[in-house]
Amino acid sequence: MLEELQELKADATSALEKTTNLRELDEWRVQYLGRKGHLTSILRRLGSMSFEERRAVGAAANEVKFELEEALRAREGSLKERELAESLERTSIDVTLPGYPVALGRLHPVTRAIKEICEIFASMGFQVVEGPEVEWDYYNFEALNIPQDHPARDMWDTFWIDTPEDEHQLMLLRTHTSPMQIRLMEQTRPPVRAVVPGKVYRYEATDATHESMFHQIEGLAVDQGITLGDLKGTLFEFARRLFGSDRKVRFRCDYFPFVEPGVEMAIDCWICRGAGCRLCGHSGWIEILGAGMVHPEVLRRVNYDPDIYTGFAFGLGVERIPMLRYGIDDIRLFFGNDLRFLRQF
Ligand code: FA5
Repeated sequence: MLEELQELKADATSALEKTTNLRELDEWRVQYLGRKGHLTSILRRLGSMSFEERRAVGAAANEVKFELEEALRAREGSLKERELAESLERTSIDVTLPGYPVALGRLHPVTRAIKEICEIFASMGFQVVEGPEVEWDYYNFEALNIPQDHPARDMWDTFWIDTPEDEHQLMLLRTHTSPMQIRLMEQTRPPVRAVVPGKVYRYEATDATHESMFHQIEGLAVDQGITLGDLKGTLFEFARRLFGSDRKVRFRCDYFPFVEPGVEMAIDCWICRGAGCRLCGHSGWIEILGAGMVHPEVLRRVNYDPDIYTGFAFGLGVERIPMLRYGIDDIRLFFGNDLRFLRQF
């Protein structure tokens, strides 16, 4: 029996050395030390032995059991270490490899122009406010002296919105930022000095300088004693700060029903420098804004007394500013979503 135990120990020790992973190690444990394992079957036979034999074999069996358990623990430690090293090797990260580049976004050239223009007006004391893009007919037309069937409505081809049946007003995508003149004056008393950036929409055929969605910045200043001189001075200063003093600026009379008198401001064409080309319709000038003195009727509508208060307003087409800056010859490039174009800014 003692020999059998020594054989078992030798056999188990060599089998243990052959185990290569924790699963095999567990199988080994079951085979040699488990309830139905080799050692247990030897111990079960102790009962049929004499007292002397039982003492000797029992002691030897316990020793073998203890040694095998020790060997099992040691093997388990080294197999775990090996498995950990192998798994680290499989999943290891080479920290010296270059990382994936992070695609950093940037502001759209129109957004940048809006920020820059608003900052110039803010430095002159104008507040920056925003208003709704879906507007009532009243604010977009009616309150700006453009009643239903007035021919001036033809100046702005309009996207109409389906209005709920119980609603008696017409709803539309605003064709300009001028409705905010009314909303601003309704909400506050003079002095008013604000600029309003935002999207506007027109149902029109697009070309190199016309889009159906574009951006405007409205400006409004109302107080006692404001004159056309203030309007021109403010806009000249704005053009000087934005484009530099070598750019030519032209004011001409224009008609807008909500101002009197009305003007348009143009800058010499950025492509042909005034000589005439396709972009400027061979005139040498590109119109960037409409403006004028707020019409007394408009002031009356918001309960401002036109005998006390006067004011000027302007509406600037934003896209034309970066076009002028960077020599872009087609407005449709801005929202064509061509990254080759946008990445240049
Ligand atoms: C207006 O929209 C008036 N609300 C401006 C105004 C405000 C006048 C306050 C008086 C007082 P107009 O339709 O001309 O005016 O447009 C103003 C500017 O928007 C134009 O000078 C031009 O720069 C730009 N613009 C007009 N239509 C388009 C278009 N389809 N695509 C791109 N820019 C445009």
